[in-house]
Amino acid sequence: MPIVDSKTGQVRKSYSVSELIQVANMMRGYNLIALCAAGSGHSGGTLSIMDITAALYLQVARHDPQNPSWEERDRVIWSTGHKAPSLYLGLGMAGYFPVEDVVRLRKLYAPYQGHPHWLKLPGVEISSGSLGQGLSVAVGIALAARLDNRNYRVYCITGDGEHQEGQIWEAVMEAGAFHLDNLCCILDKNRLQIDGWVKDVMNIEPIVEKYRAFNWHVIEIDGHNMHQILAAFDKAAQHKGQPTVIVAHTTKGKGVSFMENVAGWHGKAPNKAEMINGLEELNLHYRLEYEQLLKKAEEYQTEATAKLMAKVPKFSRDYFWNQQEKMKVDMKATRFGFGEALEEMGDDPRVCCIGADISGSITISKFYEKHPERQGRWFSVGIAEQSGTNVAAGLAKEGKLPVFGTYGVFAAGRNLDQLRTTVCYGNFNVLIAGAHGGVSVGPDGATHQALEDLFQICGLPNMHVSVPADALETKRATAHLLFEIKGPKYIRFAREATPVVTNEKTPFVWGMPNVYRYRGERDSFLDAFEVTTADRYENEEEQLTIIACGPMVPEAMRAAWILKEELGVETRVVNLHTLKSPSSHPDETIPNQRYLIQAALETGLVLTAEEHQIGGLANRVSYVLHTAPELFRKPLAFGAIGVKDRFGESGQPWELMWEFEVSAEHIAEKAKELLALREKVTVVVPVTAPATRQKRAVRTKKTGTARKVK
Ligand SMILES: Cc1ncc(C[n+]2csc(CCOP(=O)(O)OP(=O)(O)O)c2C)c(N)n1
Repeated sequence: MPIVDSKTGQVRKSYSVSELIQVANMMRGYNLIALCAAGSGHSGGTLSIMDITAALYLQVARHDPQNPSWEERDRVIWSTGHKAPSLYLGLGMAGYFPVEDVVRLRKLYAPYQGHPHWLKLPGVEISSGSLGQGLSVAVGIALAARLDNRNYRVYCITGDGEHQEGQIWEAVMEAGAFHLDNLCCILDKNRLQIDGWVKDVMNIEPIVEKYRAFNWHVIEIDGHNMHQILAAFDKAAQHKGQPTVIVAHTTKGKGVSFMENVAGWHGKAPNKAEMINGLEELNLHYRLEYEQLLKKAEEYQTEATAKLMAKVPKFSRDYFWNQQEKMKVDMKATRFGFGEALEEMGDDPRVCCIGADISGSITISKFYEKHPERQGRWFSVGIAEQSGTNVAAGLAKEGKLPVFGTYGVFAAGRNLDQLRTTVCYGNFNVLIAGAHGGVSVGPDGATHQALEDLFQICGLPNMHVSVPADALETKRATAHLLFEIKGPKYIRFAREATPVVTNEKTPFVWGMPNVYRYRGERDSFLDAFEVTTADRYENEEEQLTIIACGPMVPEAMRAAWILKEELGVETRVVNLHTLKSPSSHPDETIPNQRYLIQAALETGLVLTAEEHQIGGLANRVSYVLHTAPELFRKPLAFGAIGVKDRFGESGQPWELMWEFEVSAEHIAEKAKELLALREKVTVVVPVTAPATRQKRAVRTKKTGTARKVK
């Protein structure tokens, strides 16, 4: 059944097989252009699923683009969220919006998020991006249809790598047990995932027999043959008593020869030359106005940038990284420090690394890449964060030094109960690497930006937590955690290149914060600061303290530079690279917290800066300061920079730093505000205050006046 008018039941448009083949080809072309305009995204999988997408949205599913929430519509669930561009193109071609709009893919404020968000775009049924979750939702929707006596069908698109997730098999079991014949799962079996061939990363075969064993009806097809695709959907709709899985044999990168069957094209976008090549191969270079479409994308970007920049605090100069003659800095992603440490230290036979299919991206692959002799200590578990966490626990129990790493959202959230019950309660010596922390992850969007991992992780007893400031500090922290800390440990690092603000001479003492002081502009940003460990720092009566962790340390330093140059304000910047170390002192929430209390006493104004929902750092610091007897009845102004209870979104990393108000400009602006407030605000000493305290006040409320807070 093709696209219908939900009011009349009439067919709006029906496509022949040859038309569908043509449209699918056109969608491949748009896909290349949108990915090229975005500069990032998933080429391989979007191309492998395109024929099925065209068939579903243009001919198979009953839906009405004029009425996206029509109750009788068939539901198409994209469990495999990274293939979002195919979904958007399916909707665009069906008429939900002009298909050309998809060139706004992954751009700031656009509804075409890196991974789909159903609250932003009509026609999208669920938000996805964390693999393995969609089929369970599809089971729920299919059950609801049965309860409500509705005839709609539920389609769910999954990947073969995705079938390594345990949750998929829970859903498969449920659908089979509930005999959900209104449910059809499509398995895009292109045989590749990120780290390579599915059979090598973690074999899922024999997939057909597995589904059959769970009481499913199985149809195998060539997923690029439109006749077979349509026939399979037809057969599935007629099959009663069992859910159907269509195992579609496909080619990753289908249609573009240099992308076909190449794992490297999984999460990569074509540049302009590659895009033109691809369009030529698809025979679309004369048919698709790619220059115009790219221009449309650029114009949109210009508008979005203008809207964003209007919100960014302004100063007399541009203090952004490397924008001035002086204050130059090297940029390197913190994640590289993690890989370098594993590469250097991996000879220790106790070290074992566990991969979850994003090994290159998070750099855990450095452990074995140049060291084939370490392959025996490299365990690829596939896309299986929960099991991978406990495999690490098992290795630790037997005396190994396991390292398990994936994106922070999956390394701290997906496996939270495994971390809690097995790793932390059992107090196992496991190092967890949470990559891609913060909004600076960029265009992948909310589902891939770890903004809650510190809440999740710091709340676990026994867990040690480090959030290093730059690539070198990440390397040192990784080495320290691996060999010196015994127990559960989490290291958080980021994807985007950020300033290198330490060198070999910079102290790194586990549990001891570093203090940075701006000393005036120099050729090198690093030389413009003096750094010492907090225990050796002597008060200089600065006007405020900024406490930061991770890549927010360089931002805090840049804010100190802005504050001094613009307002003559002196700032103490504290790098809290060790956020939690339960073994350091049982009464300390933050290791060596006395130096934070001291900074609060000496400066009277504390501002925390984190690239996380406000609280991962701020709540911890605030707790320390507000329970410190030394600070009782002492004036203290407190502020927090961080993400304000919002999910992230797609955009360029630095755009998001501004959009989410976590840049140095925002830190400086907030500091300015707090300094002004401190000047203005008066502390009223209560009339009932004991005599001793009344004496300390300059003038009491009784006399009608009050004193200013420092
Ligand atoms: C829970 C989770 N873990 C890891 C990832 C990162 N990731 C995105 S795509 C992908 C590989 C998916 O492989 P497959 O399902 O075969 O998709 P395809 O190769 O067809 O693109 C991974 C590991 C994720 N999005 N979600």
